[in-house]
Amino acid sequence: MVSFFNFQKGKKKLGLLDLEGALTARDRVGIQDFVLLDAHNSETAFLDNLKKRFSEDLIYTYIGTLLISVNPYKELDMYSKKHMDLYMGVNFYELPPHIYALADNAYHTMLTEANNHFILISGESGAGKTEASKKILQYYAVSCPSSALLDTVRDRMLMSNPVLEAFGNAKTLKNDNSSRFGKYMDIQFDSQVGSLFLCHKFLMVSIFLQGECSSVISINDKNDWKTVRNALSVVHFDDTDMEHLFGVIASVLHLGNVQFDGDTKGYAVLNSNAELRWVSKLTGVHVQILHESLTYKRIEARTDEVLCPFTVDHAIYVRDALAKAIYGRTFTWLVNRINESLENQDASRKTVIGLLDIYGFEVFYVNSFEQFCINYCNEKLQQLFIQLTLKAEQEEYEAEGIEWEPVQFFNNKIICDLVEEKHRGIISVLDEECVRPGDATDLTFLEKLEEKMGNHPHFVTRRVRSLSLMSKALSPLSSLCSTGFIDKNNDLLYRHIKEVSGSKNSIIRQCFLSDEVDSRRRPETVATQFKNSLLGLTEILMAKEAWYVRCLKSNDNKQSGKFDDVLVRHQVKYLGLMEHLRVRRAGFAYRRRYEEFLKRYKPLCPATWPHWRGVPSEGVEKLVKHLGYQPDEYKMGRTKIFIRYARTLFATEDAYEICKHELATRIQAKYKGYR
Ligand code: AD9
Ligand code: MG
Repeated sequence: MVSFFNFQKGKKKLGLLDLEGALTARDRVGIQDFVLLDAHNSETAFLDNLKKRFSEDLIYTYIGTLLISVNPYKELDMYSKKHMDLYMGVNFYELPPHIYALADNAYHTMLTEANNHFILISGESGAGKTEASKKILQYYAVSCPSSALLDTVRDRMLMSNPVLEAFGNAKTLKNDNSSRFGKYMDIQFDSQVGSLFLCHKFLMVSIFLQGECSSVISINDKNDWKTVRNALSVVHFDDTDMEHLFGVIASVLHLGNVQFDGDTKGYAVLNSNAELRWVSKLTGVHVQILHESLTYKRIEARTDEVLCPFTVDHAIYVRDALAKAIYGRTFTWLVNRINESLENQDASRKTVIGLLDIYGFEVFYVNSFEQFCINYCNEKLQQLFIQLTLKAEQEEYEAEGIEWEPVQFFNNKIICDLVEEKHRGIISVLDEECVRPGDATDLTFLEKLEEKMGNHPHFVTRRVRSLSLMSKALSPLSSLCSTGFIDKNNDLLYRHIKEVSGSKNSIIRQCFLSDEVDSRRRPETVATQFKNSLLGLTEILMAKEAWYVRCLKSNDNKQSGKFDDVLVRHQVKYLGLMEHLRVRRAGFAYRRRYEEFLKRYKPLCPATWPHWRGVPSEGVEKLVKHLGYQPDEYKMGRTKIFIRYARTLFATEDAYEICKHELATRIQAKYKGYR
């Protein structure tokens, strides 16, 4: 399958795999690109290959340019500066698969094509997405050219991670350091000198998690505390900022300790004043205001105001809503502050690589509103993947008149529509229930769903009154419990709670603006805000070229060296990796418009150098024949050349580099001769 080019000048075998060596090693370490796997489309062979490589600590494997990563749950010696240097400027197939190779190729393609790219990292909770995104970021930070200004930006960019993780991650059953927010980051590069310029973040709605766990074995609080304090100072927080920030966090913790008893009529009374006094001291809100806000609702009558007492349950709900609002808004404030410290006024001549690390798909024993949002987000990104790769690939072949076998794949648009469609989707039904005057409950919401979408093939409700969404794409069954949906979606702060806007803590004052108190407009529900930010993100991504990292979880026990066949097989299935492989194998690794191809590679053929004046496709045909391309290696489409194997292109690239160098040397010699 490997072709050896007979270039006019260079007789060297350029950038090709050492076939013999590769074949010997192959039995032991498996194949590094699934496209080259012998047993064509067998899922078992796919898994065997992954397992073989995993047992040799080779956690990365390609499907063409898509990178699969299997979480090793142990530190591997493959991320040093030495490794970064090794992968710099090297073509995909010259070295073993690596996250650095993908980062480097995205970077060089961005520079060559002068357009924007993004790297989508997906996989279920605990599969290694956040670790992968940090490695990519470190690679860019270390490998790009340096200057005093850039070093400052670079430090801030790297330091934003521990800060965001400290406030936005939490321990869950799936992951000790689980991201509870989606992070999209634009890393800007100066397109002319290729240097890293700055990064700008855009963050999606965060999920706020409640739990009992106060210590985690894998986390060293003392060290992390020092890291976060140091990181905060790098992103421009002074001592007062930090004092206010930690004050807010402490106030949320104290608020969680506020307890209520019921009086003789069942109305809430404070169990003790001590905790509330702490909250008051830390937030700078008078204790009386807090007390009233947590136990009474103020109702405006025509000329008067009436205080209406809360029941104990109601008071607990209000307390939690306040704690959630303070924490959530402080997180948003923090993100804005970090963005400000990375702000770049001059966006000219800049191209970007977007980096997306989201909360992974998760299924617990009981799944609620949070899992609904998280899993919807994952479905949406899966749809983007399908749209951008599978569908686009097939459509392009059709448009270009290239013959090939169409591949069947499950299009999960039906699932996304089920969730987000206007007037008909689950979010619309939920919102309607939330604004309906009267006594909307989780049960009435469920009944509305049954009424509106009872016959939908991907939706069922159960007797136990839970809500089930069946998605064949991401998971065969994701079962959600509708309890809490109405409250969590509303998440409305009682108007008088916003009296905290008078706080002496500058962060709280900025998070609860007083004019918001006066506004009578009903805020968007949580699910709608989430949906809108997701749609915004999808638009941003659709305008860029995509690179994919698919992370797989090796086992459910966070155990190093353990490869759970059933678990991995399940992920391979729902991530659509076999479908992707089938498309890749059936298709072509690379395609480029005739004009662009000719512009770049014309020095490689006497017939096209220095100018080709004829029809571009004929010039390309002459060029590739001269390079010795075999008939099975390429196809000529209507406007583009399609190259089947990436290595064919890499060999062409190598020849181009040598040719460029020789040309430069000849021009220099000629110039010297004139002098
Ligand atoms: V979630 O959706 O945010 O809940 P992630 O982000 O997919 O999840 P994360 O990157 O946090 O998972 O990885 C979980 C843990 O796996 C890490 O804390 C590491 O202990 C471990 N891990 C992941 N990737 C690697 C790796 N390349 N090398 C070593 C790793 N350990
Ligand atoms: Mg994560």
